[in-house]
Amino acid sequence: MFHTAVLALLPLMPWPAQITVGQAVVPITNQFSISMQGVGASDDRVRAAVVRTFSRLSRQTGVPMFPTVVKSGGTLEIVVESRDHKGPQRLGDDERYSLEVRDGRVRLSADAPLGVLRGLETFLQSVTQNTSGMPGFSVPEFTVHDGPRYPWRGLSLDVSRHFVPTDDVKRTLDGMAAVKLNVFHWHLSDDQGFRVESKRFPRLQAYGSDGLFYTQAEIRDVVAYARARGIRVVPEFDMPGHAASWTPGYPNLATTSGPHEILRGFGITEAVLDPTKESTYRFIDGLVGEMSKLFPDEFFHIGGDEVNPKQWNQSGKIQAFMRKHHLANSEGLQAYFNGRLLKILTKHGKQMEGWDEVLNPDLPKSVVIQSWRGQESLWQAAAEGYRTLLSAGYYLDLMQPASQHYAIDPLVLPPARAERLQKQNKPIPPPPTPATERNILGGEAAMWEELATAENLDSRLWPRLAAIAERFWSPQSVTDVHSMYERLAMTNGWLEWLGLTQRSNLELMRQRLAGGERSPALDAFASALEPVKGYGRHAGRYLTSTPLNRLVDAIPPESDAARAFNNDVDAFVASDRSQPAKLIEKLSFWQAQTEAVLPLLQSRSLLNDAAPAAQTLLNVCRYGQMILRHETVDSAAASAALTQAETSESDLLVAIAPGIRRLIEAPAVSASNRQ
Ligand code: TNX
Repeated sequence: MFHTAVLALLPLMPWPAQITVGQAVVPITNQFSISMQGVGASDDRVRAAVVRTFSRLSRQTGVPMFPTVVKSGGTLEIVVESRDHKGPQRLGDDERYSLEVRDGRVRLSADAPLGVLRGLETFLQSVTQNTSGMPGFSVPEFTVHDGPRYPWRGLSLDVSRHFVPTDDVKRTLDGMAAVKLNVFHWHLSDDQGFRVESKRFPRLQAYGSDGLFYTQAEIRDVVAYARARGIRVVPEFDMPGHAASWTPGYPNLATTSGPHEILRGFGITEAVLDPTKESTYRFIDGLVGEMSKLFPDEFFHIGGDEVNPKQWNQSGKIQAFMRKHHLANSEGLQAYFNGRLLKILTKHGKQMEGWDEVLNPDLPKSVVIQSWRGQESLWQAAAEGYRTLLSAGYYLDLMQPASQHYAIDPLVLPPARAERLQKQNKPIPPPPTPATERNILGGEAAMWEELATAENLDSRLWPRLAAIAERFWSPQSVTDVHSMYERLAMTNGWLEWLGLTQRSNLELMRQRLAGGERSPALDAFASALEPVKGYGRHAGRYLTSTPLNRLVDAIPPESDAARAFNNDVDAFVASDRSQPAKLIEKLSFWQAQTEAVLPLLQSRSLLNDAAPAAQTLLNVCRYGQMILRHETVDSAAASAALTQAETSESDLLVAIAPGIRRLIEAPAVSASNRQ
């Protein structure tokens, strides 16, 4: 489908549905102009996107440009056939576009305004510095016919556990638009904070947010900002669990008599709203009514996840209510609650969305199910006639590499999962039929913020989110991991030009750890590390007040340098092992830098806890070099060092350990080197 010569020219992400590439290029000069035609050209989003295109292009290329739009014959000629429907962007709005670069001109055509927005991003990605002869920038000749695989391509962002101020949200929206994501799922309330100003129920933010919430003006501003970039905003108010921030201000909503406090730690609380009181529904009706006006999207997320039934089970009053309403268990009670919510949402013109757990035999088919548990629940819901979204496998807070998320497909059961089912003698669920497949609307990456802050948020999102965006947009057949990483590296660069801070903020954080000056040795040491995977860090040590300012917070989830090293080891092991020099050089570099940073780790209190990982890394580097130099290695000791490196110390993993393990364990070396 794409060969490397094409990729060298076109670092597109997500990869388009159809593309053919020619030989020539169209240069970008100070004569660059844009013309617009078609009734859709007057769309405010299109106009604003065109203005942004000029400034982004001139920043990218250094070519001075006035944002002049001409009637016809621009270097970039935009034709947009139709105007959009009135009102907010809707699920399924047409995003298709064609981009043709030929005869000195770029022609972008779309049926509807959103297609122009998507096409402009592809255009900007395709502007690259000339490699041969000519100075300056150009667009290679190519033809793209593009459109999304799925109509719902989102990011769910938790702003409750740690608040994310408006500017940081906007920056995230810029990045989302750049990789053609179209839904910002705003997880606005949870046990640790209620983050929206309610005028009707002001004690929500007054008692439930520590003063960290969005004013209604800020919400409107963000919603408009998202709309201008072709992104829908779906708010989530998580109920009836994950709602401990509601009850300090409104204790009547609670199941118990209190005391009611917002949660200072993490995990699943016992606090749960009382679904048996009419006053609870009057309150929710008032809140949903108010919030429905603030969030114009047709969908409204009610959460519904991880309800701890303990308080319900212990309340005689609630048990009596359940008997009276023939509700067999807590799931039944939650289903009753959801039924009431659905009525309220419908009254306010909203479609309901909830996490997996809302699925219940009585749940009306109009509710959208967001699956965080996996393809099985996704497929089951789709087969039962619900529209569904996949989030399992796309959890960015798990600190997994981009390749792992990239491999997750809504239509494929992950091999490890299938294996486990087989072992347990459980049936492998059949993938959706073409008819039920249509119920799968797409997916959402999820970023839970227990252990992230606005400061390092970008590094937790990017660039991995771009790989997930490709999974949702591009054809299912686009799966080449090597190509993904190549394009991801370039995408990462230009996302930063767009203003994202995934690298720069971590550099500043490490500078702070080092005491003010940038420490190249600390950076080099850090480049061999990764944060512990999964929820290994969640084990009760953290409060919302714990500063997230340690080395583990200041390194990316995935180390490019370590991945490159591990890949080099693979190549070395797979070939005749004749050229160890490059690997030795890298290991001795890491060793020297880590030795150099040791005094800093010992003297700076914020870095003390990284010292054990440094010792482990040094051991790993030494063993690696000994093996590569054919020196005798005590394999038991080496293996112990590797096990240590793969086990988290201060939440840090030595990310080159897998490469060294392969050096030791791959047959040729072990035969000659083992004692
Ligand atoms: C589960 S996934 C949650 C979140 C947590 C996350 C990580 C889901 C719907 N709920 O509330 O943040 O685990 O701890």
